[in-house]
Order: sequence, then C-alpha cells, then structure tokens
Amino acid sequence: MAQQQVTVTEHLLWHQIKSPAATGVFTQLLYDLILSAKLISRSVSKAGLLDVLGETGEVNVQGENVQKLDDYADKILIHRMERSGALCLMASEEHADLIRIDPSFTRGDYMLIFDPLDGSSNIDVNVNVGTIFSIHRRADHSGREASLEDILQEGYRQVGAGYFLYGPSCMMVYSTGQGVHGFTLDPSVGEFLLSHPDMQIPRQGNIYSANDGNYTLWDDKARLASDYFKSDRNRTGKPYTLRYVGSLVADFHRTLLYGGVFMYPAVRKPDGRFEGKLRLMCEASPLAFLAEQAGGRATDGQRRILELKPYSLHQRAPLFIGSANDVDDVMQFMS
Ligand code: AHM
Ligand code: MG
Repeated sequence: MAQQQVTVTEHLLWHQIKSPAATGVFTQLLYDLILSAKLISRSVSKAGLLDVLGETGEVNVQGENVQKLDDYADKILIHRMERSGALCLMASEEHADLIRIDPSFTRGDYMLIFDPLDGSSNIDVNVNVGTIFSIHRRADHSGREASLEDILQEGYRQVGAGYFLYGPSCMMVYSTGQGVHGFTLDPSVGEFLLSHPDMQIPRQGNIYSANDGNYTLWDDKARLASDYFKSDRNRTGKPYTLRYVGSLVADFHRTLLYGGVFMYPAVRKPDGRFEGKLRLMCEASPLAFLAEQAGGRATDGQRRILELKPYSLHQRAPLFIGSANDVDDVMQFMS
C-alpha cells in the first residue's frame, strides 16, 4: 500500500541525516534531478501523441542524428540543474563542450555529467529509454572557475550515480556509495516509491547481452568470450540466453536484476583502429559504480572501469559489466 511505502524524498533525507557533515546541497541536487526526470518521463510517455518523435536535423558531437526528444531532455536537464545551486559544471552527451553555470545562479562544488536520453535511437519504436547521471565533487575549493581538469576524474571518485528508466513504469535507480536503491514512480501521486531496496546483482547469471551483429568486428579475445557464453563450456554447462534491447539503460537494468553479462567490446573501424562505442564518463562509469555497489563488476577488458582516468569528455570505452562470476570469466579471455 502506497502509504506504507518509503518515498524517495524520505529516503534521501534519511541518508542526509546519517551524514553529519551534509549540508543538504547534495540532496537538493538529487531532488532537482528527480523533477527533471518526471518532466522528461511525462513527454516520453506521450511521445506518439506530441510532435516530439523523429530527428531535429542536427548532428551531435558523437556524429549521431539528434532526436527531438534527446534535445528536449537535454534542455530540461540544463534548465533545471543550473538552478539547483549545487553545481559548478555540467557535461552532456549532446554537447561537445562543458556547460558552465551562469554566474547569476548560485554555484556549488558538484559536477554533473549526463546522457539525457540514452537509447534514443529506440524512441520511434516505443522501446525503453533512460537518463543516466554521474555526480562528482571538485577536489579544489579555491573558488576559481571549474575547468575540464576538475571534471576528468576516475569513476571511483563519483559521489553519486544512477539512472531513470522510462519504461512500462518509470524507475529511478541510484547509489551514493551506500548500496543501490530502486524506486518506481507512482503516477497517481507523482512520487517515486522505494520498490527495490539494496539491490544486488546475482553472483552468477545465465543471460548474455551484446550486439552480436558486430561479432566479425570484434577482436579474437572478445569473440572467444562471446563463444564461451554461447557454448556449454561455461560455468552453467549450457548456452546462455541472449537478450539485447539496444538501450544500455534497459540492458543494464535487466542485468542488475537478473544477472549475466552485458558486453560492448571495441569494434574495428574502417581505418583498422579498435574503439568502444559507449562513453566512459556518461555511460560506462556511472553504471560501473552501480554494478560494483550491487556486488557486480565492470571492466574495459583490461582494467576496472572505475579506475580509468578520462583524458577527454567524450572518450569511449569497451564495456563488460554484470555478475561477478561472468565478468571474471570475460577477463580470462580479455586480459
Ligand atoms: P545513445 O542512445 O545515448 O547514443 O547510446 C548508445 C546506445 C546504447 O544505449 C546502447 O547500448 C548502444 O548504443 C547500442 O548500440 P548498437 O546499436 O551498436 O547495438
Ligand atoms: Mg547513451
């Protein structure tokens, strides 16, 4: 019954009270993120009815066509979050450069990196999409203008990370380093209610998730890892089930709940280079933070995702993420 359930507001306040040094600024940041997500969710749920489907005609920094809803979600987040009073800097998957906080707004020490609408190529066919966020705190409190150097931090330094999943129901899953907690939006009261406390990824899964159409573009190691999960030589003794939505946030959410492995290995480019597709700072790193908090693992095939020091805002990385046993098995092939 809704009146017995913990609301996200209560949950955040409870965590704030448990941290004696907390000032409430971080909690306010999360409240503003939640409000942004509710606004985005409202539009996503009416996407077929409004004139928001399709492409804007522009190409973003990643070289991808910008969907109208991508653009809308991006604008909502920037508008709300620059007014939160908690941030000194933002970065979005949709913007080549840093997004600075106008001096007319109160600034804080936090930095927000987000993918406003992950999986947006799926919007027109009514498949789950989501917003992924990563929060860092600047190390230097000198009062000078925050810069690229401040935001290029390893993922283990995140002070919070999570996502909103716009699916059959709208969910928020987040961690501030004290476990992973999931909330479901009750649209009748407009509040996220705690539905998945202290989420844990099963240690061992039986689901394999990858764009297998890229198989011939992977290197031999990634192909061997893929073959292993699809054979009866793996720990379970039978081939894994394949599940691939093509929206990272949805594929990760399933992996968090059911276990298994999601992999997006580097693919061979026309010039012979191998490159991952997913963005380290706004996709891989926040989800790696959640995976580890839930007892799982995340690697680029060589190193823990959370230990990679970014050298640029939009850098891409291979990603292997999920159940501890499954990612350990991937590492046997990759390293
Ligand atoms: P984006 O929609 O923010 O551009 O994210 C990239 C998406 C991920 O959600 C998903 O995991 C991946 O691209 C799917 O790629 P592919 O179509 O190559 O399988
Ligand atoms: Mg994305």
